[in-house]
Amino acid sequence: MFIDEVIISVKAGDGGNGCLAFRREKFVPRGGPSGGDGGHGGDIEMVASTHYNTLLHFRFNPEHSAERGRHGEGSNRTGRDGKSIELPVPVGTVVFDAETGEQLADFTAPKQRYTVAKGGRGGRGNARFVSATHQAPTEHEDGKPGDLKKLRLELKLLADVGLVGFPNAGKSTLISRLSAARPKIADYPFTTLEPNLGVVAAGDHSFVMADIPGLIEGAHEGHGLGIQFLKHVERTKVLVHLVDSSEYTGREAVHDFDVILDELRSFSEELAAKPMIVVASKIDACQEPERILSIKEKAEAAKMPFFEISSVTGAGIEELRYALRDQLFKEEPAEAPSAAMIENGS
Ligand SMILES: Nc1nc2c(ncn2[C@@H]2O[C@H](COP(=O)(O)OP(=O)(O)OP(=O)(O)O)[C@@H](O)[C@H]2O)c(=O)[nH]1
Ligand SMILES: [Mg+2]
Repeated sequence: MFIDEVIISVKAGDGGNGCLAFRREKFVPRGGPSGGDGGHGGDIEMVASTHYNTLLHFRFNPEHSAERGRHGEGSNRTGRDGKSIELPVPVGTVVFDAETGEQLADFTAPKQRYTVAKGGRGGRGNARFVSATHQAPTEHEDGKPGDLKKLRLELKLLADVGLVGFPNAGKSTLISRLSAARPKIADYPFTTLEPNLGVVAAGDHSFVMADIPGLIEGAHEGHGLGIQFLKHVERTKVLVHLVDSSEYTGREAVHDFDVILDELRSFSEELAAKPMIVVASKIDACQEPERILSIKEKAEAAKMPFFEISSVTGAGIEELRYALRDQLFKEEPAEAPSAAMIENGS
């Protein structure tokens, strides 16, 4: 399990000061105290939202403060309260006080909310201190400071996108292009021995991608590293199938494509039924465009979206990033066809 973590600081609004004033008006001798109260400072609330699946938005923006309350004024005018602010967090976020380590909140369902920093109370104006024996009070209070806290947010990440393909297809290189993940990359098969997760930013959205060890023919019988790692992409929403388009594989690209689909089916029909995006990788190293075309035709026959990329030149990388975002965040998912819908060996 991979954990996304950020430290942020929050400062609720300070309360406004109470006012010291006396009513002074012609023909109204000793008009009495008239200092208004200060407004309350704004709170900072966190709200669980389904529009976010990572904490990336806090990485770019780790400090949040709410408005202070306005000071009270004469003529018994109360200061305006400061505006509260809401910080959206993904469902699954746990909030800790970063200094004490105390757990403050655990967001388990959408729309749950919790006030992480309370605004300061406004101070009372001198008009509030009047009593029968104390007609001209000069006491007035300052506003209380709003809470200032350092918070640690933790989110257990489940991958939204799973990368599958042959060893050496360029899976780890792709995740390193799309996210801050820096997995080991090398020009031999089975470089990746453990799944890697990366958080991918795409416009206002972000999602989690899982890079797993490569699959080979017979993986379901334990060949290579086997198919045990497929469990890490079992709960993803979409699979990205990387097919190496370079000549160096010494294999037919379309053969690779079929082998991987067979291995997915052997693992579970459910996994094979996931929407799949087909990606021809390493197009910079492909001398025969027919190879790319053959993968494209395969994808089109299966009615799966097709992209061609090079993680070296960057070609097609941004298109893929935004296609994944669109696939994950579109309102009504019109699902891409999946491996299960294709006849075996087609
Ligand atoms: N020319 C070229 N080489 C690439 C590209 N992407 C990856 N490579 C190279 O291909 C080799 C394998 O890349 P990896 O990202 O480690 O491949 P992988 O799919 O993660 O491999 P395993 O972890 O072994 O399954 C490395 O030498 C990369 O530098 C590309 O777009 N163009
Ligand atoms: Mg790898």
